[in-house]
Amino acid sequence: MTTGIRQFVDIDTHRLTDPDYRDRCAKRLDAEGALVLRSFFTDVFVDSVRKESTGREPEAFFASSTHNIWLTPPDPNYAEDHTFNRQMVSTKGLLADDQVSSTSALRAVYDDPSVREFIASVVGVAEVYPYADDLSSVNVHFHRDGEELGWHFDNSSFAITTLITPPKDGGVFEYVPELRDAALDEQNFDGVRDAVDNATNVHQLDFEPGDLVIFRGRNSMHRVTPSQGDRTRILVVFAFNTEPGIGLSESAKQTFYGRT
Ligand SMILES: O=C(O)CCC(=O)C(=O)O
Ligand SMILES: [Fe+2]
Repeated sequence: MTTGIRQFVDIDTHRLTDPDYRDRCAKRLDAEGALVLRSFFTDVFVDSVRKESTGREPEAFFASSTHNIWLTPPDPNYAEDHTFNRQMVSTKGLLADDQVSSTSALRAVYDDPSVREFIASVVGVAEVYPYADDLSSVNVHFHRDGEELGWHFDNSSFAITTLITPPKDGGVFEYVPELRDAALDEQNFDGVRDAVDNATNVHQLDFEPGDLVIFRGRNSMHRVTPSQGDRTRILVVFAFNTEPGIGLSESAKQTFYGRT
């Protein structure tokens, strides 16, 4: 284990290398589709990331476009008002990986072998790898007053996030567990529509600064409600692949980061 990780992760409570602990975390993630590990990160980590990130909103990329829930271009085979083509609004901004300092605590955590092995075992894969592009691996998200992330399914099978600064109000993570089956191409349009229009089976996930969130977002539709108040919501996303050498396509980079 890298000696420095103790500074940033509470490894006495969250025993990264303990097979029993890994197993219990994996079972909870499987049962609930989401796992929140309370106070995974130390105050030193949270304070340091907050300090380096706060106020950097002007450098962030704020996509001005809308998107469908599948994060794909519209499909002309469906009507414009079909659930597949409905447009959601996302106004949050982000710093890409190449905007995160090489000396950031975020890098120390992202690169740490014991953290990677822990995540791999909890999500049930042999190994996790960084993205093979300059933008995707570590991102810092900003939601200013009124900004939100619209309903969507993730492209990746799992996501790792940690909240750095909560907004004063709003900014709630909402999700609908196991709404579709991507592997079987069962998109459940009726269920998706019902969740968006009538809030059917919408759950809320509560997490606080320093908690580690592992979330299976490929089949569980989710969103973040608009932030309210004059404190920007800051959240870190640690993105991994389950195979080496994979990067985003040029068009995906353009969509998510506004550049290639
Ligand atoms: O901001 C969050 O809590 C979730 C972010 C998310 O769902 C995403 O980046 O795909
Ligand atoms: Fe997501």
